[in-house]
Amino acid sequence: MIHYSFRRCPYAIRARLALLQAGLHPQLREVDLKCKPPELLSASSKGTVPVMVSRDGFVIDESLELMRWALGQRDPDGWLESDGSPEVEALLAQNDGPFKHHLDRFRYPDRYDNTNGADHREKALEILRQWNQRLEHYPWLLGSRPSLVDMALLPFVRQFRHSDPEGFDAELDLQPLQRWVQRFLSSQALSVVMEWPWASRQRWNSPSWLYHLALTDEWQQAKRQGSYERSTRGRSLQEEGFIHLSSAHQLDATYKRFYSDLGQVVLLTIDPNQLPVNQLKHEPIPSGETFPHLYAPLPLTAVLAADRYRSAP
Ligand SMILES: N[C@@H](CCC(=O)N[C@@H](CS)C(=O)NCC(=O)O)C(=O)O
Repeated sequence: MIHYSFRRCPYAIRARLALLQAGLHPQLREVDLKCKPPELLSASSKGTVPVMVSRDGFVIDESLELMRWALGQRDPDGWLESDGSPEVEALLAQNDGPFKHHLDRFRYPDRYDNTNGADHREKALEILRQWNQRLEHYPWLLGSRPSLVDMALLPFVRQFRHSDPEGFDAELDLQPLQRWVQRFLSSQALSVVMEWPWASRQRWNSPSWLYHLALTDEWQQAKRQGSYERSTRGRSLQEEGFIHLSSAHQLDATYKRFYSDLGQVVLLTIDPNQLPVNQLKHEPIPSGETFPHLYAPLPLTAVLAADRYRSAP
């Protein structure tokens, strides 16, 4: 099973919590939402995470469905017991609808026209006060044990708190809810699903793309000039005759061989379909391994992303 995820996404976190609880461990592909791999988009054209693709091609691309599917396989603590009740449906709808709406506008007011973040924070707090009432007598939303609805909502409340931790902790009428959040924040499950192998700080590199490691100043210069003409560290395209590229599985070894002593290296992610026609060749080097070589300047239009390279975990 393949699992497309994004470390900080609350929808993805809720899905990972359910997968962990169910004892399922699909293979992670961390997605950069600004540069979505073709494999994700061909599995689910809406391009959101999380997405799970089973070995026989069965796709789940909605986080709540994924939670239910995972817990349907194995649900050791009965998280699904009240699932489907009007109470659960109402809480999920309130979270994924109005709470998420106000959360986004509180966190990123600049992304929305005529938005006052403080108003949206207040609207979100009104919803949290309703949830707080439920938590006055029991530690979890439906009683003494956690359930699907706690795990589905908590990643979003965590994000709300994260935007202004002091402000959140200072809301004196929300103490039961604050304890609920703290219990989640200090849980082992959350720390497990936020780290490797459940989550990664480095995106998965698609084998459909090609890669080149560049020195920061040489990449800056290329952006000013309009094309990139370095071949490898210390050599130009003119000197070498071609630009050294790597396929996804070769990238880390290339980094370790030539660049790991440098503080920062830029990873260029390249769409091979946008390279000059017939200028890309896959050629063996003396060790016998085949590498992609570009016999032309690299056009900036072929560069899908340029970000700091982080070595594999
Ligand atoms: N209804 C979807 C929503 C998932 C969603 O919107 N995820 C965000 C990341 S937190 C996303 O993938 N956004 C796409 C984008 O930013 O391009 C679900 O529950 O899985």
